[in-house]
Amino acid sequence: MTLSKAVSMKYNKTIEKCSNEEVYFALLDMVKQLADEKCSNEGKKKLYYISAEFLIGKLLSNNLINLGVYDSVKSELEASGKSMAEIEEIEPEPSLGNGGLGRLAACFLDSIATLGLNGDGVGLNYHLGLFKQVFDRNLQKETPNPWIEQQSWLTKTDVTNTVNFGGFAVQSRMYDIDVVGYNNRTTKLHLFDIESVDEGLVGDTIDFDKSQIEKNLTLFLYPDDSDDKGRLLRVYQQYFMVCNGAKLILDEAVAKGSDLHDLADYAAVQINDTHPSMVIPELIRQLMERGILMDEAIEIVSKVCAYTNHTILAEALEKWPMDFLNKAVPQLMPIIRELDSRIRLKVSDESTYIIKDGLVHMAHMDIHYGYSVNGVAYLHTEILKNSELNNFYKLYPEKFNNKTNGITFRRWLMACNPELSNLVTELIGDGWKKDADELEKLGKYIDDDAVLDKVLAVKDQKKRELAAYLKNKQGMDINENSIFDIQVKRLHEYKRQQMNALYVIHKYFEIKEGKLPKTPITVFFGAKAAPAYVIAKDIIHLILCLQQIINNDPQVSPYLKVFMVENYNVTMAEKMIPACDISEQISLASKEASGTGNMKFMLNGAVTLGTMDGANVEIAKLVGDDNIYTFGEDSQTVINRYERGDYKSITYYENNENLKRAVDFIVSNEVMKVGCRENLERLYNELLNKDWFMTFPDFDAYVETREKAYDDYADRKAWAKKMLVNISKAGFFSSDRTIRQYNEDIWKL
Ligand code: 26Q
Repeated sequence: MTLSKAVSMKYNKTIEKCSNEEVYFALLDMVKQLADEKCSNEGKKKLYYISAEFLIGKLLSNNLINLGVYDSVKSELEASGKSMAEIEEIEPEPSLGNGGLGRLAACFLDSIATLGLNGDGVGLNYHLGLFKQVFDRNLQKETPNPWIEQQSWLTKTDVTNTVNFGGFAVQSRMYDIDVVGYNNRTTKLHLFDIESVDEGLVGDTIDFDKSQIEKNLTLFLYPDDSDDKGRLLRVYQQYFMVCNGAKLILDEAVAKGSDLHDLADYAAVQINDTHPSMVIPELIRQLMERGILMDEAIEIVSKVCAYTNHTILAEALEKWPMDFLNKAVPQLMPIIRELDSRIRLKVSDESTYIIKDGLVHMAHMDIHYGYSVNGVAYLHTEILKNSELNNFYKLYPEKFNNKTNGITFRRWLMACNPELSNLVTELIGDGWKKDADELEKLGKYIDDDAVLDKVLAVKDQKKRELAAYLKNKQGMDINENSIFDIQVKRLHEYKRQQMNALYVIHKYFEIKEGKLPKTPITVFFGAKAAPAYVIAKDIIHLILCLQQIINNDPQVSPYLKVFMVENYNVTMAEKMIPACDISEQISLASKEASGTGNMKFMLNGAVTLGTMDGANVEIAKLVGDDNIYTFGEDSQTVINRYERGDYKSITYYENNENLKRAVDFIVSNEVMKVGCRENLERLYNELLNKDWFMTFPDFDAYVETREKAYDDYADRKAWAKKMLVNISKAGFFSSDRTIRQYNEDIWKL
């Protein structure tokens, strides 16, 4: 199948005569057909990766690459005077995830298909996804983000169900998206929707009538840290997902010959954080509906379900009020009560009970009734075992295991950085595309000046491309010859974008005083804040004010500029990551479970500036001290300080001139002129009186380490070596490795 054939079949004309839209729709059909021709794994046992989020990103180029037709399609386009980049722009990005956890699920599907494993994704078909971020007077505003068009990657299936809630029912339908593996099989992402969804409930904002569940259930992905009203809707969404998912699992097992007593031979269910945890009582309920007694149903489900924890922030561990569950899903409460009472009979440690103070602790249910509990990086799993979930670890040491996260190299190198990908292949052949550990072979070029020059040349090209893209899209004037220092991730205080902003202020003062950097610096931010997360939005406000002040200051802007990109998403990530020199991974040690952006930057030849947190610890071990910049207090020091409860940020402020000057700037006349007093004062007070994520104790070390990195950058050859070491050691972070480990230790497909 060629593109010209696909185009002529669909429109009866040539590629030249088609609009870009028409070409895009023809490519959609072509990819779907090619994907259909690939067989999927029909093995006996199947994995169901169930997740409230799949942040899949645009699919066209990725699918063309994985199908092996990208180059031929690109040539056909060019021969007809069209460009792949323009066609890519047509595709809307579905925003079916918040951040790391959702993107991880998408990388995992790619690896499952690429490894030819029998596994599908199960989730929800949010019509408007997560909100789209726009900046207005230096503030974040949220607008709806529709992505489903007449023709899209979704395929309507004939799988429908009735899902019962307390007092009413909805009709569901399953839609599928093909997941195309690299040179291998395909699998499916099953997204459930309600038949009665009504996009008309939504206007120009993300506010809508939250009571009409029959119409609004699948409209939005509910952002974390949100208002209370939406939380009940989130319960409805979660149950809708697991009810449909459980039925699919049982139906498919039965169709393959299971009598359900042997369900564990047919199905493994990976629960992606606690959002799908109701699948445990729901599977039990459906098994009982099909004639299996409760004792056995519980036993069966306990051999099928495995739980992944993605966070140690207490506030993110879901606890649903019993009132919510009684109202939304009364059929589950007797089962949850039974699950709880069995634990009460068996276990004396009350802290592990499922129901406490009228709240259902979803993670507790997962750990007691799942057969595996995994963290997502070495340090994270150690913290789970030794502190956060220590009471559970003492009960079930055998259930706990680590699966350090990974990323798909197809999207995060081959697709987003073909120049580097080709250079790597030119040097070591293309075995790395299937066996990422082969990247180690790059090590032999560490003293090869010609290779180092090429690595630098690719980086320069990607920087030029990003600068041109952002100029065009957001009107930014970026110095291509500056250091590209990038922090892109969800806005959260524990990720400490505010500390990065304080550094920027510090540098601004230094430049004003005449202390000029050797190389000009461009600091990039990209981050969405949850709409109800007030301080996070204040931090965005500060950064946007700094952008306005600094970039318009003729004395400073030749040496320092700040840009916060609007609506940071997967598509933007694909453009920013290849262009990055310094990757900011500066979370408070012990708080970032893993991070996966850190891996993407490393793979693309950026050098990490980070704390010893999450997977940074593993990156540091792999690349060695010379090839990473680490700073700050370690996780144990932080954990101890929280335990003592004696942190007073004001003491650091009073004893540190530079820090005081930077913090005071937040409420200076200069910033007030371009910003809002309320937001800036709130942020200032928060830092002085609380600073819960301890930016002040790490400030000096951060400044010093960042200066060292900027200093080292000037020695281009030495820097290129660091880049090459990072690329060559990134193989460990292929999600193919992660998925192999999940399969060997947990799923056993
Ligand atoms: C909870 C309750 C109510 C509403 C929403 C939520 C909610 C939603 C999303 C809680 C958490 C999330 C997302 C968490 C997440 O993305 N965690 C990240 O997971 C990555 C993949 O494992 C890790 O690399 C990151 O370190 C971790 O922060």
